[in-house]
Amino acid sequence: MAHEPPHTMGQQHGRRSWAEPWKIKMVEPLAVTTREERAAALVEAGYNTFLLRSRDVYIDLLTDSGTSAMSDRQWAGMMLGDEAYAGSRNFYNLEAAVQRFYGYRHIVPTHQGRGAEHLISQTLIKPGDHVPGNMYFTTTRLHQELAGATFHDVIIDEAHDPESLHPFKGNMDLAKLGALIDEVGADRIPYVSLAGTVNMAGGQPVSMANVRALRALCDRHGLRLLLDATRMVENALFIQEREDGYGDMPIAAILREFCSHTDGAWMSAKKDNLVNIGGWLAVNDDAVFEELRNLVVVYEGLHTYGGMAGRDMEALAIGIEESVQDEHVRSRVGQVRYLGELLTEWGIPIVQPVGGHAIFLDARRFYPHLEQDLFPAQTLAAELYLDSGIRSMERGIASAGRDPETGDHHRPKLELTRLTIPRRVYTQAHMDVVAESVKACHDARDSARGLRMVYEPKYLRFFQARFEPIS
Ligand code: PLI
Repeated sequence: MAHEPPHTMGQQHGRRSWAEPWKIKMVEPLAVTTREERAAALVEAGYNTFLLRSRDVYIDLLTDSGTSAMSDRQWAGMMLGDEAYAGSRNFYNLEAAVQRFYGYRHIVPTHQGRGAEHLISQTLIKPGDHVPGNMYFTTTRLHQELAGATFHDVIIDEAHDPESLHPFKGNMDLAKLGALIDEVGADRIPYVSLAGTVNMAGGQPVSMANVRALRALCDRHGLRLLLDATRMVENALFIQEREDGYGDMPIAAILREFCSHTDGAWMSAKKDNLVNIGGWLAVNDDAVFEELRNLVVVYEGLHTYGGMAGRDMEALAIGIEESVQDEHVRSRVGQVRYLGELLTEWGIPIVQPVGGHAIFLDARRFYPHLEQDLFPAQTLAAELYLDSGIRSMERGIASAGRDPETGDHHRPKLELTRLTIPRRVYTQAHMDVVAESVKACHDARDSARGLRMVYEPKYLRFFQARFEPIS
C-alpha cells in the first residue's frame, strides 16, 4: 500500500472502486419498530423528524453532522486529552492540522460551526451591510442577519433547477455578484460568503476556475472572500473528477489550492472532519484574528479550547488528516452515489447530479399534487419514517423560514427531502433498504395529503416546528 499514491489505489482495483477502506470493529444495535409504534411516535413528534427520539429510528439519515464513526486512531487520541484550561497540547495539534491541510495562518477553535459563524459575523458585519453568498445556509444566514446584514443569493441559476446536470452547480454567478457590488457599493460588503459543496442546493460543488475568478473579482473591489469549509473535502473530489488538470492531483493538494484563493474559513468539523462535536475558524489577517481571539473568550471559551475538551481537539486533529485521504473521500461519496443510482434507475425524482453528502428527493415532482404551503418535503419525511423508521430531513419551505422584512414565508424553488449519509456508519445493504422504502412511498404518493404548521418557533423554525396532517 505504502508505495502507491493513495489517490490511485481504488482505481487500480477497478470493479469495487468505492469499497470502504476500513473494516468494522465495534457495532451498535439498531431499533426495529412496528408501523403502529412509528405512527404514535410521529404524532408525539408533531410530524417533525427533529423531534423524534433516536430510539424510535431505524436508519438515521437526518444529518451527516456529528453522526460519523470515529476511527480507532481517533479513539486512541481521545485518551491523550490534555484537559488543561489554557495551552492544551491538543490545541496545538489541531492548529497544526488546520494549517497543514487548509493552509490558513491563524486558528480559533469553536464548539461547532455556528459558534464560528457567530464570531465571524459579529466581528466583520455592521448593521446595514450586505453579504452575498452561493445560496443560503440556515445557521449561516441567520448569524449574518442577526449581525445586521442582508443576505443575497448569487449562486448560478442552474443550482435552483434540480434537473440541471451542470457539473458545478455550486458556482457563484459573477455577473450577479458584480451587479450587487454596483448597487450597494463594495464598502457595504464585509465579505463574500462562499460555501464548498452547497448544502441546500443538494451538495453541489464549486469549481476551481470559479473560485479563481471570484478571487480576481474580489481583489478588484478590495473584498474579503471567506469559505464555509464544512464539506470542502467532498468538493475537492468533484474537482478531481470533473475539472481539467486535476485528475491526477491528490484531494489534499486540491483542498490547499482552493483554500489559498480565500482569506479564511469557518468549519463545522462535525461533517468532513469526522468528529462528533467541534468546529473552527481560520483567517490569514492578523487584525481580524486578534478580534476573533478576543471575542471567542466571551462566547465559547479560552482561545486554546473554544468550547471543546482537549480530547475532542485531539480526535479532530486526527480526523482532519484522515478526512483528506483519497480512498476515504471516494468511498464516502461513492456510497452516496450508489443510493442515488438505485433511485434514479427506479424513476424516483432526485436532485441531479448526485452531490457529496446526501440524496435530495425532489418533493415537488414526488408529490406534484401538493402545493408548497402544504409542506410536501416535510410530508415526505414523515411518510418515509412511517413506512420504515428511516429518518430524513426537510430542506424546503419550512427550512427556508420567513423574510425578516415582510414576515411571509421564503418560498425556495427547491422543495427537498434530504437523505443524509453519515460517514463510515451504514452499509450497502442499508442503502438498499432505504431505496426500497423510498420506492414504497413513491408507489403510494397519490394518497399523501400534506401538513399544516401548528407551532412555529421564531428562530430556525424547522428544528422545533410542529405539524398536523391535513385530513
Ligand atoms: O451544525 P454546526 O453548527 O456545526 O454547523 C453549521 C453549518 C454550517 N455550514 C454548513 C454548510 C452546514 O451544513 C452546517 C450544519 N449543517 C447541518 C447541521 C446539517 O444537517 O446539514
